[in-house]
Amino acid sequence: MKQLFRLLTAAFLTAALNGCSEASFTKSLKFPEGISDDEKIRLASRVVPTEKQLQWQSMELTAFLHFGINTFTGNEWGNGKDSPELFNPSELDCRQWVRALKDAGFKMAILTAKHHDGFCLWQTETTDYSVRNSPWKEGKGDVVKELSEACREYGIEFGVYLSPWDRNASCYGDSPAYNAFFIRQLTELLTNYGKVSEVWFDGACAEGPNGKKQIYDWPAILSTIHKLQPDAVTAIMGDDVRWVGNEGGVGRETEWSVTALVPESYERSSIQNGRLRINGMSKDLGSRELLAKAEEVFWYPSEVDVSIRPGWFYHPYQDSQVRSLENLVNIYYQSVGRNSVLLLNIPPDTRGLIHEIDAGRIKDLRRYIDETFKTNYIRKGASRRQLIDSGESREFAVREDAIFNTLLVCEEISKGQRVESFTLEVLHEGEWAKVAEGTTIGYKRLLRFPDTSAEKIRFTVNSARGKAVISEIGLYYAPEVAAIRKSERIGNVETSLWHSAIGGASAAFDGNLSTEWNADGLISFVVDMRKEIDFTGFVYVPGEDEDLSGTIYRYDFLISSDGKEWTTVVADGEFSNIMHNPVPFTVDFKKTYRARYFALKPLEEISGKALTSIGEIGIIQ
Ligand code: FUL
Repeated sequence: MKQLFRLLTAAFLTAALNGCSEASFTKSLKFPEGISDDEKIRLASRVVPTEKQLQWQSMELTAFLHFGINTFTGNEWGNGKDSPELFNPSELDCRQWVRALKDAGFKMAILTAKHHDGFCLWQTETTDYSVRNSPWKEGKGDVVKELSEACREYGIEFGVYLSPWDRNASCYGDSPAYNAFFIRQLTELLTNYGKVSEVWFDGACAEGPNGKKQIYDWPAILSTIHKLQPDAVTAIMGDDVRWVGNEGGVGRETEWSVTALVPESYERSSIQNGRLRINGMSKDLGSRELLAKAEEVFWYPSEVDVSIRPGWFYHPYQDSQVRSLENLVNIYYQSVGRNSVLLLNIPPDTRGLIHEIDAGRIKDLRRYIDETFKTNYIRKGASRRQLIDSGESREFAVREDAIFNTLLVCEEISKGQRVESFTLEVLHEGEWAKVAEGTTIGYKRLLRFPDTSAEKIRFTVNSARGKAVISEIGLYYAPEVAAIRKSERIGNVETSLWHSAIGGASAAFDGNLSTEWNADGLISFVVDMRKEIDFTGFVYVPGEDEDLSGTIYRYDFLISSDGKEWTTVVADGEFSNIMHNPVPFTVDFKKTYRARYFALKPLEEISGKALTSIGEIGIIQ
């Protein structure tokens, strides 16, 4: 049987080498002995991702949630001795986490089910060091359960981080015992909580408490995942997703998904990677020179993990150090724009909520991305699949009067990754000028350059490993970051935690002017801001629709501390002339009020209809 398999593989490779077939090699390829460097490159250009790697790559934006005992001690790495009594979030709400992530366009949430301290966020049978012995929900709570359910409810993927290093488990360092313990933990996580789409194993580890070094049984660990969650990708110490090599949010300018790096979980990795003098942090993981020396290659794409704050866990003193929108935009270009998936950590706080500042910042990032990529200025053929040989160019007409400063280009990676270098030129008043150039493309490449206008552009593949398959090309205008931040913030109070029992109400405080809340009847719009604040006014923005039905003309504005007893702050107010000039109205109370709830109660619609509509509503402090 083995013999037959070898014969078939050899026949397949010969066909591929002769270039007479569309042969491809899923996930990995061992080079046949004695082939030339060029033949190696030709074969490497046909290494393709598995279906689950493809799906994973297309998510682009994924979120890390570092949450656990460290959230309550202020540590980044707990020593495994902190009392479980410390874990006590006051208002944990995983639905709030997922809403914030979903609104910002994140496609998956990965929770630190267990960090290096060993404290488990689920009802495990493997250790006492878990939520079961915490005061939270009298020991009956289960964060993994709540988060997996919230992800399902809102339609995003769910993933788990399970730290191989465990500073609490007494068996750590007694290799067979700890491997069995770890596999039991993994089995619980992958059996009891529905679909898991990514399993993340950190590379950080140290000696056991007894000085013994833990030798992990990676084959057994990975096969447990393949058996229980065959559609999950395995990351870092797994073999589907590669750590980019830093925690600063920076992908390589030249980022090959086809790489000579042997995943660390394979026994042969230290010998092979040592021979090639590479590790996960090396600058070059896929050049022609490196592949010439390699014996095998892998589809092992890069994931950029970085925290929105200086630490991975929430610390209140870092509230003022949340990454700026400018910084997050740069990270986006350096990760998603460099053939990687971004895994951005947004750590829940001691309340068990994503902090307002972080939630607001990721929402700003979403707005910025949406605004940038809303109009492709290429006139025709932007999504037409193009087969381009080295040295060949394609020209595209540009929409009249367009100004652009961003290039987007994608390879159809289900066919492999092939482009080694490319150039973008523009034709302006009869002259061609180069505006951008790059090396690898892969799933997606984004390049920024100064504001430019042109009649035509010319995209040239200078060098590729066989024919490049370009699936999309685009020219976009990335606005100044500051312009986006200001334009859509209504009021100056963060709205991400706001809640209203009225169906669809969040459309009126999602910071998106093009969504609105509409209702039949004159309906009071009641909002719970989730905490008492001092404020001095509010902003009402009518819907953007041409049809102004439902726009409020006369109103009362009420406030309350408990949602039961109400005080009228403005009685029979009027948005004067709103029927002719439907712009945002700011109402200044001329006095400070303190409340947790507010209600905008319509008294009369602009044309006397029984309808209510709110584009946005904001509060001013
Ligand atoms: C590192 C860990 O040591 C950090 O605490 C964090 O979990 C990060 C994602 O990986 O190696």
